Amino acid sequence: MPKPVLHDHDGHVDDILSAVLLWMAPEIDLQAIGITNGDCFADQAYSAMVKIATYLQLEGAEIAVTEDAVPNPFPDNWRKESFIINELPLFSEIEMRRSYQAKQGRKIESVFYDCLNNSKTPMTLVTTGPLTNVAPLLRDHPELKNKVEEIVIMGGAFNVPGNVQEEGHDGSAEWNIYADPDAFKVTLDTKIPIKLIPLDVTNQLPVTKEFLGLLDESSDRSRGCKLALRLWSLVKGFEYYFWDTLTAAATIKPALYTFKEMRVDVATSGKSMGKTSTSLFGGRKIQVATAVDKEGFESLLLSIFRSR
Ligand code: AGV
Ligand code: CA
Repeated sequence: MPKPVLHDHDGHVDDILSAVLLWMAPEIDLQAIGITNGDCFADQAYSAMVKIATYLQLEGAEIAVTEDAVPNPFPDNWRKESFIINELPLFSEIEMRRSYQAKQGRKIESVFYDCLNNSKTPMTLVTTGPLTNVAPLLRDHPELKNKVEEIVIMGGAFNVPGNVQEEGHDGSAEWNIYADPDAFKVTLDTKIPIKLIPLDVTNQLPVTKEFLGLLDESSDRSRGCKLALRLWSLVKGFEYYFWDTLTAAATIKPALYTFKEMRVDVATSGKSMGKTSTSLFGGRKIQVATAVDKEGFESLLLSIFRSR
């Protein structure tokens, strides 16, 4: 039976492609997508997500959105990418007039609550942005604990530098955790099983020209490949990694990854705010990804994108 999943993302290129992968993968039953106001402008990413569902003729998942700000906002130039995605010429084709979801998006917290509460089997939560909307839901409804099988989170950095470059910060944190360190702390405190995909693993897999070439070869006969190529091409001018798509793939095919149990904690203030660390005795035991089968990962992505 396919794994029931809720995906909360924050609207950047790989967030959107992760939602598409989870939606298209036969191993997964994607029931809802939440769009958090992190690495995007949430209204733009929401509209783009609806257009993509229409374009790929995907069905069955409710798209939700919450436009509240995250505590430490992402750089504006990254967030503005969501305007460009929403205006891609790809979406001006004729059949786009009948929108996948015509109404305004409901709030993430309500949609996720309804899905979890009504589910007969525990669900997997996948987060590829800050935990701003997911953490309070879990904190305020402890009865949902038995409804969540596990949370798969893109975030953190252990034995590699972080990717936050903000004034007054020492650069040791990864953005999703830095954007809302308290929310990550609340999530650690829930005791729900957690799998973390940190920069230590994602740094091993940049999006390469060769990979884009493979998408290009299939894009005449596959809308999935065409969309993935267009989106990744928007960001190929700088270092872009398979951050969130690695997290989606860890949900679809966990056997591709090596996980180690570690005790993890997070700094919630000071110049290392958002820094994740491990310790022998403190922290909370979670599963941290340490390695991935690169070829297996890339061929998984290609086979899913090629399926539409
Ligand atoms: O820290 C990685 C997270 C992932 O969830 N995001 C991008 C992925 O969606 C933040 C981020 C780090 N570097 C970036 C980011 C960049 N150069 N452009 C946009 N976002
Ligand atoms: Ca993201």
